[in-house]
Amino acid sequence: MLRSKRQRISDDDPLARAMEPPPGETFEERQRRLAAEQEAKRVSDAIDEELNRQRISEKKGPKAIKILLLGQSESGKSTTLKNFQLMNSPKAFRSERASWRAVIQLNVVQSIHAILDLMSKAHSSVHIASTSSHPPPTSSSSHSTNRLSASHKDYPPITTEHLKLKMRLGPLLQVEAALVKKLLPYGHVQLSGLANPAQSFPIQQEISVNSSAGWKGTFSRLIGRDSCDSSDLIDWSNPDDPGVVLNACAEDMKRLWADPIVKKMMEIEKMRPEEMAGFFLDALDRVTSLHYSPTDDDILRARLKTLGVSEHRFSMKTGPLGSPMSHDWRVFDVGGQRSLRAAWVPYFDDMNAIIFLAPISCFDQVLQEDPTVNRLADSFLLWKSIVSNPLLKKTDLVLFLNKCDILRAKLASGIRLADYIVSYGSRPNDFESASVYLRKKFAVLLKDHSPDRQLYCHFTSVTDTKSTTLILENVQDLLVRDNLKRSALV
Ligand SMILES: Nc1nc2c(ncn2[C@@H]2O[C@H](COP(=O)(O)OP(=O)(O)OP(=O)(O)O)[C@@H](O)[C@H]2O)c(=O)[nH]1
Ligand SMILES: [Mg+2]
Repeated sequence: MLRSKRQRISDDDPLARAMEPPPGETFEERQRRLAAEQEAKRVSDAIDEELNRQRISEKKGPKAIKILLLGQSESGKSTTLKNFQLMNSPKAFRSERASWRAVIQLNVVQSIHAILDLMSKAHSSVHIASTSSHPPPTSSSSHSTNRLSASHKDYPPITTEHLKLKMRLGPLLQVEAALVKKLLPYGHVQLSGLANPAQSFPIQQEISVNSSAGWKGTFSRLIGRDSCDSSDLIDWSNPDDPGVVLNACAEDMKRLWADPIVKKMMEIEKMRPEEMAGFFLDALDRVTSLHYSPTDDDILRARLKTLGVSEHRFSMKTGPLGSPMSHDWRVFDVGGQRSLRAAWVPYFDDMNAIIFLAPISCFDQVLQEDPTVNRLADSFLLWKSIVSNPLLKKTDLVLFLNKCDILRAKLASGIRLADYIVSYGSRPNDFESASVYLRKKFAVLLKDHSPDRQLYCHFTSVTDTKSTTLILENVQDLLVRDNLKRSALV
């Protein structure tokens, strides 16, 4: 009787039904399920404990100084957050090396994947051109759609050597698939990609993270350990470690990257992997070595798209003028893709400052999510909407004109700013003139839409930790002073 009643409850109750063990579960499956449930509970308890600790410390101390990082996707928000982490909690930052190693491996494989896609496309277009009078298809991989591309494409023919190279690099695509597949079950990552009917490889996918803590735990599981305290924890002897395949394919990857025909194809496609997010092909010897452990610089260059909001908390003991006060800081990082921007608004009314990142090197690129929109134009519009937002009237705005290193290299390579921004006219095509001109454009928008505000602006390359540390210290000083002024203590 009791049994049948319980049975009925479980039949009626969708929650109870969902919690029931799968029918026909074997002993080993049960053991695995119970272990997974135990691990999930351990993580959940640890999160509750941390939240409690934070709640208590919030009640005790003065109000934290809050900074929100804003800007379009790939503008450098998460990289700026990494700089904050490196400055203020270097131990914790370095403890995540093992997790970043996996991301960097994925970045390497995806750069190679993009080049192989291009090779396939060139091969099929030459093939189609030789068998038909129709023009070759013009679709392109996710790496090349974010560039304004050439209308006429006359690819050099690839040889059987290229096809063999492509075949030998096949295992890398399995490594990519394995990394992606292992990430998915934990629900902290999403994939995005553009379908490309012309390519014979799987669709290029970009990994995104939902929360900073979650994915790092995921990667620690990936490397086969329960915790990921440092690169010492990497199981170097694991034959399934992706590093083994990367190491075995290293020479072929270098051959592909140095190949003159491949270089020509990339030139035609205006594909410049060295300016792309997560570029490590110039460091293949190092990153594919069997005992590779990422440096701080590597971690700053690693690319992982942000989906949700992640928060970094830290305390700083000294304020300006040697003030003995201790301040709690919170830095919020958000996803910059267009579809994710609505999630920024709930954070607007409670921030001391916004660091707005505008990557000024991207004047010749279009948005990945909307190839009809120029990236620089998007940054201008976004800046305009931020400076004129009434919710942000009292928020300090700090503008980082970012990716200056790439802008410098791009202009030096002969790409002309005036070809994309007509109003630039006949001014010299050098970094000094271009950066001052672009700064003025952002300043005018601020003056027109928020005339009472002062412009705090820095030219940055946030992958350079040394210069970024100085700039962030400057920003922190500014905000502490401002905070003290507002509390009428100065
Ligand atoms: N060379 C160079 N690369 C940069 C610079 N700033 C960021 N990057 C790289 O650009 C890529 C994108 O940077 P992220 O910090 O992930 O961009 P994001 O703004 O967080 O992007 P979303 O998470 O998509 O909103 C990363 O691979 C960074 O290493 C820079 O100043 N110079
Ligand atoms: Mg990000």
